[in-house]
Amino acid sequence: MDKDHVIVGTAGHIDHGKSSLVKALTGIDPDTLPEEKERGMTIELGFVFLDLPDYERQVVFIDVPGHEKFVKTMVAGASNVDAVLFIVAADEGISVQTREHFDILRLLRVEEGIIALTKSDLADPRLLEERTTEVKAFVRGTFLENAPVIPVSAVTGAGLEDIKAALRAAGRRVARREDSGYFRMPIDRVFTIHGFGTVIAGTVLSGEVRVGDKVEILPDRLEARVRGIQVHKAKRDLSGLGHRTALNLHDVEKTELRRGQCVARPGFIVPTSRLDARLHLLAQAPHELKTRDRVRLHVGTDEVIARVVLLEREKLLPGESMLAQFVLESPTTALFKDRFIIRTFSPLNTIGGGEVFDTAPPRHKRFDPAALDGIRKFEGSLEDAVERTLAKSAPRPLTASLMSLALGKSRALVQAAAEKLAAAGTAVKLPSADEPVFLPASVVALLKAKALAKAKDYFAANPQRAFMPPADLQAHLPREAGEAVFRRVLEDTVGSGDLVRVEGGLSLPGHEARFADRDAETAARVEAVFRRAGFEPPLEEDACRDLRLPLNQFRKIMGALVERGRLVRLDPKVTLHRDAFEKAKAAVLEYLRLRKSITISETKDVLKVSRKYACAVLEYLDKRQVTRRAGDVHVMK
Ligand SMILES: Nc1nc2c(ncn2[C@@H]2O[C@H](COP(=O)(O)OP(=O)(O)O)[C@@H](O)[C@H]2O)c(=O)[nH]1
Ligand SMILES: [Mg+2]
Repeated sequence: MDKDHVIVGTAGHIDHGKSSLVKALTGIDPDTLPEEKERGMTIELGFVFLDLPDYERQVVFIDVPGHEKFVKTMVAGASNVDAVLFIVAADEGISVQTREHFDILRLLRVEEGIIALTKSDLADPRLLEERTTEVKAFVRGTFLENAPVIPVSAVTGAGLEDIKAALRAAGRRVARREDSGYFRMPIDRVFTIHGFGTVIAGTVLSGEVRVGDKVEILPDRLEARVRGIQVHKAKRDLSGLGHRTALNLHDVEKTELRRGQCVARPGFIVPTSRLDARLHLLAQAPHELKTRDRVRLHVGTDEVIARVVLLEREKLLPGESMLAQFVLESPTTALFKDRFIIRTFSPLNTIGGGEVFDTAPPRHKRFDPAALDGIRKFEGSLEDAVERTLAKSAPRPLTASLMSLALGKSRALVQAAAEKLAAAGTAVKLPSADEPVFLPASVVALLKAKALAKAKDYFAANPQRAFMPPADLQAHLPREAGEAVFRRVLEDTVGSGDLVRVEGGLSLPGHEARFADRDAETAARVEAVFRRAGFEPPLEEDACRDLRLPLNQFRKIMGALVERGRLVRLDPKVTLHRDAFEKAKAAVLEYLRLRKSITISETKDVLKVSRKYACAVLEYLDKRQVTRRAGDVHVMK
């Protein structure tokens, strides 16, 4: 693998010498377009590698335009830099886009950088000192507070070595990005290389990409295949986290590609049309923000138009921050914790930015405390975010893998957070086919209450039924909850004694099935026949004939009596009354207790019945695993 890259973005007012400094440091002019050469001005992002011998990292510059018309391009360039080369011309000092670019860097949470006081050849030592003081005051209390301020001249070369030394030091301080493990790269350039085809380029934000991989281009959901990879102008089989990477793609046309799209592992990212976020309005924003105001939202390398819905108060005043929902006019790609910028239309001004929380939120009722509490969870620890993700998905339980996709965090981290919630009793962990699933404990409790209520309704409506089939109960719970959750709900309700397992299904404790009035008397007559018969009951058809009952009705009643355990059908020809069966069973068990085994003829003697009934009793006890057969005898199981 290549050395780790340190992506350094330039920033600062137009004509302050950004491109000239990059050229003086690297020997390469970042302005390559004919139009840029002609106008002497950066229009597109320029990417230039700085080769520092004996340096363990590879510095890559992203040179951005300074012109106010191209701030959009600057934001795309700055969206994922590791550090900034912040430029202030010594002769002019802090200017309009110096401020705007600085605001953008802060809103994007860039954390490292150095300050170059350019065109030092045009300033005398006194002015250089004044500018240094001015710049230091400007960055006080920000991420650049302790950054060195280095006078440099692209013309004389003075200070270039100091800049390089400062870049090395800053590069060492850049922390390696956290990796979700899933490939994701916002596209910042699309171009064609003669003989190589269509190429997209960007900085890999997570995961790895290999030649031959299938990738997805979002939000358009185009499928493509990686034909070739270049890192630092050399062919590679693989690129990954933090690297400037160019991909040559199969199966897509250049006309389908643009800056702002994101290339990712297929299925990793779902395009976003609405997102919840914390929005900060800059203190120097020209006016307050109201709900339904239209803004330009910059996220990743993309820009989309969005309406703001303010969720906490009516208005967002300059300098304040608030939870908000953005409703996008066209979809984009964003993930939990991504930073964004908002700009107004005319005049084009950067007015704020913030952090993305939920990329698939519901439409919220404004000022709703429950909704706000839910969103705030995304601001807390990863555990909080996992808890919220589970709550949003409920009653559908989630695996750690699914949550890791939704949150753009590594599976291991998400799994650990979910386990903690389970250990604390906030979530319930359930075994499932491939991977355990998680569900909020409160939702499991709710489903239990619902199951119990449904069972009560069922027996109130069907008092004649002895049991409720589990499938009927499951049909009353939300389908998304799925098998694992239902099993747990059942276990818990049975465990707590709220439901009981009976022959055939589930019942309520103390529930006795009742016959409908018209059947009650007949049922009592049928039952009486079998009770009187003791251990030697009649064949069912004989009982039916003796009672002079229509076959249909007799069968129905027999079924009901068996279902509720009044009669025990040992086999198709032998049906005992429950009392007789219990007596027979007790007698066999007592015999076994004394003699350890029992034969059919011993059973005949014990019960004083013929062989047919003795056989039926023993076989039934075997089947119910009370006893088992061992050769000619039956023994305790
Ligand atoms: N005297 C002097 N002029 C410079 C220096 N660096 C850049 N310039 C000039 O300033 C102008 C703008 O420079 P450029 O690098 O295009 O600025 P950018 O818009 O910030 O990229 C050009 O005419 C450069 O020749 C410097 O160190 N000394
Ligand atoms: Mg330039």
